[in-house]
Amino acid sequence: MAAAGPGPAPTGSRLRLLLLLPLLLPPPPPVCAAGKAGRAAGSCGCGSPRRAEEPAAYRYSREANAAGPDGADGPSGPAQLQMAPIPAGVFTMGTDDPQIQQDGEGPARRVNMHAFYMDLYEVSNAEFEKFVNSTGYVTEAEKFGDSFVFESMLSEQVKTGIHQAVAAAPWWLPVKGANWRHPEGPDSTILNRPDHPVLHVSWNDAVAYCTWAGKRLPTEAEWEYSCRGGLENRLFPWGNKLQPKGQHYANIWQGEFPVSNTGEDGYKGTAPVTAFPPNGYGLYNIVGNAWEWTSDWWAVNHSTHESQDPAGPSSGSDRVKKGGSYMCHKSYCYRYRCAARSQNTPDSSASNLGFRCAADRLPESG
Ligand SMILES: *[C@@H]1O[C@H](CO)[C@@H](O)[C@H](O)[C@H]1NC(C)=O
Ligand SMILES: *[C@@H]1O[C@H](CO)[C@@H](O)[C@H](O)[C@H]1NC(C)=O
Ligand SMILES: [Ca+2]
Ligand SMILES: [Ca+2]
Repeated sequence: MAAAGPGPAPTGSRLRLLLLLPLLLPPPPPVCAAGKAGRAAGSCGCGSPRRAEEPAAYRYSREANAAGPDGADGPSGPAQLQMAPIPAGVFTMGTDDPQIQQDGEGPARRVNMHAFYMDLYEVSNAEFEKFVNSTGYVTEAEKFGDSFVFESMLSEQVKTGIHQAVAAAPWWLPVKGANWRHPEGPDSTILNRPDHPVLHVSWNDAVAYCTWAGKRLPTEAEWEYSCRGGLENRLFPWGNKLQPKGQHYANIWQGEFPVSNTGEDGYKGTAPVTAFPPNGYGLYNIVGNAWEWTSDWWAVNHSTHESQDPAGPSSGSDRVKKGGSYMCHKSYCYRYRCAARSQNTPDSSASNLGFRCAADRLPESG
C-alpha cells in the first residue's frame, strides 16, 4: 500500500507502522460493492458482482414473454399476448420499514402512474435467441469473454481452471466462456431450457433487446407498481406471507446460503418463466427466479414528495435491478420484496440477472 508510493524508503519505525496499518484500518470494502457509499456486504451476496472499469487485477471484481413452452399464449406467442395492461393509478413506492437500509428502500412515497404494458414473463432464452438470430447481436459477456457464475452451478472441470473469485462473495466465479448460451460456462447449454429466463445479459444488452422488440425497459417505478399487482404496502406481489397455505409463490433459496440448496420450491437454479402463480396483474416471477434490470440510474436518496411517473436520477454509474433471484434467502439477501432493490454497472452480467420489457403501447406482432 503506501510503501509503494513515491518518497524515501520507510525507516524501520515507519515500516513497522505501515505494517501495522492494515490491522488498524477497517477492512477494505468488498470488491463487488466497490465505489458506492453505504453499500454493505449483503449487496454482494445474491446480487451480482460487477465488471470493473479496468481489465486488470480488478477485472474480476467488475460487477457485473413467455408461457407454455408451446402455446400461442406462451413465451413464443404473439407479442401482444405476452404483455399485461397495467392500469393508471397511484401507489406507495418504497417503504418506511426498510429491511435493507443501505439500499434506499425508503421512504415510502406516493407515486402516480400512467397506464402502460408490462411483459408477463422474464425474457426467455428462446425469445432472446430470436433476437440474436434476427440481428446478429453479440452480448457484452460474449465480448468480454467471461461472466460471473454462481460457484455451486459449475462443473468440477470448469472450477479447477479458475483461480480468482470475488473476495467478499467467494461463491461468484468469473468463468471464461460463460454467456447467455452457456450459463454455467462452456460445457453448459440452454438447449434443455428454452423457456428459462435468459441470463448473463447486461443492462446494455437488455436495452438492445427491448428496443428490437418495440419495447423498452421499465422504470423502477413501473416495475415496482407492476410488482405490487394492485396491493398496497405488501412485502410480496401476493401479500405479506411468504408461503400462503404452505405454497411457494416464487423461486428463491431454501436451505442455508450458500452451502445447502434444498430446492424445496422445485428449482435449485432458474425455473421456467411461466412457473409459479402470477400476481394480481398476471405477471410471473416478478420476484425471484432472475433479477430484472430497470431503466433507472441508481441512487439511495429519494424525495418524499408525491410524483408522476418518476424515472430516477438523470445520471449515475449503476442501474437499478429489482426482484431478487433464485439465490436469495432471507438470511442473506432479503430482496425478493417489491420495495427491495439493488444495482450493477450497465455492463455487468451474471448467472442470476435477466430482465423483462415494458411498453407504452402494444408493439406490432412479429
Ligand atoms: C435460431 O436460428 C437457429 C439456426 O438457424 C435455429 O436452429 C433456431 O431454431 C433459431 N431460434 C429461434 C428461437 O428461432
Ligand atoms: C440525492 O443526492 C444527490 C447528491 O447529493 C443530489 O444531487 C440529488 O438532488 C438528491 N436527490 C434527491 C431526490 O434528494
Ligand atoms: Ca429455488
Ligand atoms: Ca424475476
